[in-house]
Amino acid sequence: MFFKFTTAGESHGKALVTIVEGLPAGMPVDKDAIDYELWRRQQGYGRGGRMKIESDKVEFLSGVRHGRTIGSPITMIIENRDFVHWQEVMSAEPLTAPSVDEPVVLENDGAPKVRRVVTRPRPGHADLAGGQKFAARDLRDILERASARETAARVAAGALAKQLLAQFGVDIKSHVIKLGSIPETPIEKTWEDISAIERDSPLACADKAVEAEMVALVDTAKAKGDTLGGIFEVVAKGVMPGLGSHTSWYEKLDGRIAQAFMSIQAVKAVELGTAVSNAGRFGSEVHDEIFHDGSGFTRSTNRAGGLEGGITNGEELRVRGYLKPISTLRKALHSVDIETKQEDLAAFERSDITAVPAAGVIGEAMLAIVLANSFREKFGGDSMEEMKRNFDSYRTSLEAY
Ligand code: EPS
Repeated sequence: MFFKFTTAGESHGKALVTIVEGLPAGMPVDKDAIDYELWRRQQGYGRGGRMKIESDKVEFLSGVRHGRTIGSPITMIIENRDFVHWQEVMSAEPLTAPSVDEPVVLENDGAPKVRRVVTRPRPGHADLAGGQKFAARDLRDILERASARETAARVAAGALAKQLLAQFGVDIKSHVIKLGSIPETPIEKTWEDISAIERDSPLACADKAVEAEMVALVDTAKAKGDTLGGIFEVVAKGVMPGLGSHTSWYEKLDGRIAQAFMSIQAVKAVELGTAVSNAGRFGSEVHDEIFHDGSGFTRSTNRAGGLEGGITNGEELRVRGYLKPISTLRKALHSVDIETKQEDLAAFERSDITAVPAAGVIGEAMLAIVLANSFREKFGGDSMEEMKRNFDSYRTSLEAY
């Protein structure tokens, strides 16, 4: 990995932390633009009460000086404002009574308090499998880290990746193309249509009439105590041909993108271009024919989503993420208490009805991170100037091809 990042932090812990390595020195850093991406991730009709508590912003601890990168690891923290309500539950101090089924006395103030122990795993969440794997008798040990709260830290890393890509003319956007059953087939929109989505749009959908139906569906799900999934599409514009490689399985950019998208909480399938419908068509109806307009190669269609042989082909990169419905339901599903082994309903605290628009913002971040890594791999350079020289030289050779 050339552009590396790691995140740390629990959903109701003190803060989320992101460490980003591999950016060249001298890259301008726009903190407001990072905070804007974090704000975007918090939006969307159908988010739960937690988003009214949080107001995500980064604070730099290292790696940025006077508005520019200096080549060293960049540390960003995002405060969890909800932590004030969870200080005892999430305390790092040892407990005086470790039994999971008794109220416990916490060492810091000595007062008896009930630990918010979770013993009824939610179907679809990491609770049970994680509990078995890590021998956790309190499933909070699992759910705190499995929570999609972690994605705020990814979006911060992705915002830095976007700022690197912007230096090379690459822009990334997303939109919601299906929410639950609406519409029947995912909507297809141009870059211009997606760019025209207003920042306060309820569901980041480029079709207002469809979006109104989606909003009504969220209301129905909410009334029933249920949840919804859907499909988002991320589009990267301005990516030149030649990122990734056909030469080995681990070099293939489509494989790397799929892994990055599948790692987003609740994403269960990834599609490049219109791959799902392509699978049911003749080859003559699918492959994007090649033309030349005198100055360069062109295509009149982009069903491949901008990748052939695991290499970018100069068309827009189009990646879709399929989200399962959120697995915390107010109308709780059947489960079993891990202590008593008695049948019971799954735990419910507070959750979202749906988070598909937020997942689109996270998808943008993950695509930006994968592309930033490919840019660093291909163009190298310790400073921004050196990287740009290498990039310009490649552009020149492409023009001559
Ligand atoms: C989540 C449950 C909810 C969501 C959370 C993801 O949190 P809470 O239990 O605090 O209400 O709001 O998402 C975020 C906090 C976030 O920032 O996206 C879960 O169980 O995955």
